[in-house]
Amino acid sequence: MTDAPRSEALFRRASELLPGGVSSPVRAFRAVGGVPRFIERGAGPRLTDVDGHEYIDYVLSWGALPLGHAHPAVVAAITEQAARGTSYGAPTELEVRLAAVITGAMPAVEMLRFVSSGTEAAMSALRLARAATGRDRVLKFAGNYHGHADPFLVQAGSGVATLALPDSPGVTRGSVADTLAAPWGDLDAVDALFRREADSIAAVIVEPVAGNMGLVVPADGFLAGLRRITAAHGALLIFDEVMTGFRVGWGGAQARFGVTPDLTCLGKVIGGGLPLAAYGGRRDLMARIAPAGDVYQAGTLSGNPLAVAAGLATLTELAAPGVYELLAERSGALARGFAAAAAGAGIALQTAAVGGMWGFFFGDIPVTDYATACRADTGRYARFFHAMLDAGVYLAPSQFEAAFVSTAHGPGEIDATLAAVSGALAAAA
Ligand code: KE4
Repeated sequence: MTDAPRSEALFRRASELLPGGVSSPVRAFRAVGGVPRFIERGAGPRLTDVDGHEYIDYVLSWGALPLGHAHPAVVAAITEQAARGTSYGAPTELEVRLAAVITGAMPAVEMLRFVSSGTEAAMSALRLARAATGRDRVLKFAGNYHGHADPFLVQAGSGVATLALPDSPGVTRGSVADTLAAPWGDLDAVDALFRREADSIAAVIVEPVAGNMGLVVPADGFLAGLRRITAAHGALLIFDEVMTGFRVGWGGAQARFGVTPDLTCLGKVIGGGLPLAAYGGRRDLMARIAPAGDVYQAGTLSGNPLAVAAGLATLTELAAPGVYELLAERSGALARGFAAAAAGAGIALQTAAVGGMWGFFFGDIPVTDYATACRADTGRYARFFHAMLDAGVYLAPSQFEAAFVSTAHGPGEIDATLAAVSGALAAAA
């Protein structure tokens, strides 16, 4: 285990001031044990911790950094805007420009509202869906995570899955009484719920590629089936593309899989590492949002110019030809390399890669939903995580997260990462 005295000391102090010593649960390493590394800087594909240890980073701020850390164009955009002010609480041309880029990339997003987190995006999209349909129920999927707003903390993924807190204390029975959950990928279960509850379901919300139970790619027909069923029953289909938007392709999962949702949630990449998210979709729906319409939603820092400048710079770089092919090539090489090393060691490993995200599960059961994800060997994952960390590779500190790559991850980083896998697999046996 790497010596990390300064992280240890900081973690002790942080734990007196911040619940669990962190600003978001999954960062505390509770799922893998040990001391979370306090990061001093990021540069390109790498992080350096406060003890001077350097890591090739595959967390990338949980998918927010497809260009890697401190990309010069993003730093320049932030620096230039900061000198003109960080937030005005008034409209700016920058918001118009970024909204035009996003709606141009995602035709289903005819109009959007900027907010500051994916949580805000999902909770606002749900409010809008309820207002637009006059119905109360929302159907989500076990293992999908849509932020920490009460209605979604039912069989959630990500940190909730990691902490085995399917229903967090403080979430009242009333606030989840209108939340239905089905196994991800199971159209029969969705059909059955609609047959029973059709008139009360406002929307189905789904991660079109699951990233918060680990990476699980949708089975053929699943997303199209959701579109068919929701349309047949007058419910809205909400794609939570906070993680997949501009990550699995320029047009997100909706373009990649050819399924058009009514509403879309975005975050992470569109802010380029600063707090920016959005929800958007059909113009007739978004026209209901105040002040154009009667559905209230607001935010002090929504669309602030600093975050929008970072997002614009990021999407400008991602729009260049060949970027997504490069990201897919890198994540595919990692998934294939992990699979080959595991096969060579006689270790059962499930791997997957979609665009700029990839993932793996220890176990011989193909992972198709939350139930099968939960059967993965999380103990071996934890030991593998630390062996890779000691080898200078920073993976997600939880089995129930996805891994990412950036344009800054070159062949050198991929080769160095794969060179560490066999030794880490042996150490994790
Ligand atoms: P935020 O409120 O964290 O910006 O976004 C919530 C959210 C919504 N929808 C999806 C599909 C998401 O993946 C997320 C956030 N993802 C987690 C990582 N799995 C954020 C990391 C964390 O919680 O610290």
